[in-house]
Amino acid sequence: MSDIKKIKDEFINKLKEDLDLNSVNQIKTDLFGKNGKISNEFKKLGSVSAEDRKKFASDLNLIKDELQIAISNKIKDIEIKEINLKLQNEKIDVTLPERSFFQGKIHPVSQVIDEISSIFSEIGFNVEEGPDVENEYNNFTALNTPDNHPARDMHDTFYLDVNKEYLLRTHTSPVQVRTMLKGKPPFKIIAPGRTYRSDSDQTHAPMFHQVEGLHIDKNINMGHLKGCLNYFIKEFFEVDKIKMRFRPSHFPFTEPSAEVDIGYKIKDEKIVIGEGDKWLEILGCGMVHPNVLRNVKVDPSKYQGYAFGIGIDRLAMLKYGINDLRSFFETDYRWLNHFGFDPLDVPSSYRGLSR
Ligand code: 2U9
Repeated sequence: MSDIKKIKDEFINKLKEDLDLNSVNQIKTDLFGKNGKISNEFKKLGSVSAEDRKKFASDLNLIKDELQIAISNKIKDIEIKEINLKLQNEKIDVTLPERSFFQGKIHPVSQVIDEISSIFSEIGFNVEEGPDVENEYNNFTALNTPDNHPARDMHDTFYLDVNKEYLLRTHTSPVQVRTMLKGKPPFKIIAPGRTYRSDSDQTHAPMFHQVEGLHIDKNINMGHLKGCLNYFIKEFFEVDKIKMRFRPSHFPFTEPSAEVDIGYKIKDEKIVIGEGDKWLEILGCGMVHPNVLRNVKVDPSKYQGYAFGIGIDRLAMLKYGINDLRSFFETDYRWLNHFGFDPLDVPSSYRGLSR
């Protein structure tokens, strides 16, 4: 048997053994590497006599091809074996019970902020946000609230420095001030968020939530304000009809100003909005004072509009039957589990597992 036939038989037999990828790669090097057995046979070609050279070269090429095919088949076999082994070991047992599943809840205040934002977005209001720490200009001066105004009193405002330059915003109005100072009319925005006043009893918390709205354009009047609030209240309480009345009031930043009451009655110990002869105050509003417009560089002879302010916490209490304001901020897990909202519409099989 010729040398090359011997080499072929030896390595074809080796490749029949149970090998891993490393051993096959070693065989590849032993045959076709720089000093590999087949490579060395090719080097001999020059010294073979002219009459034998053609046959030798043809035999050598055939053996080379045969060995290369055998090696690549072996590699494929090993890879398939590895995949099958993985599939066998990593089989998922679908009959196992699912892992316990804890789902958080959305706080009623966050839920109501989302509801309010989507109701106003539908009629073209943009949602704006601003910082909780404000300067006295944005919170008071720009809003036509002079230095000696009772709203600035130490008892109401949390000042952050002795010069009373910085404070925790007492309403979200500074968000509108910032928006108007950096933009150009028209403005149609709502500003929901946390607000702070030094006040604490059954119906007041030192931190509470407000949403304020502002619509400034040419020819905006109180009719637009009424229409907008009527639409909002109906959408929010999910009723077709409401009773609404405007009572004259006073705010430094609006003129004229009004407080808005809605009609309600109590039926089976529950509040029914839109019917009955009782009145519930739910918000304050008015036409933006010309001084405020001037302060934010808007010309009141060209532009005018309305603003309103709503206490979110009370709205959430009314809609979802929560009767103690303080419970909102006590971070009691059991309370949140009861009054909170599911973040996603998860399959009912998961619900029983939530905390
Ligand atoms: C700008 C101009 C005017 C916002 C307004 C009210 C009336 C109001 C209260 C409601 C319940 C606060 O949370 S509450 O106690 N707010 O009655 N707020 S008009 O007026 C603005 C706002 C921004 C530039």
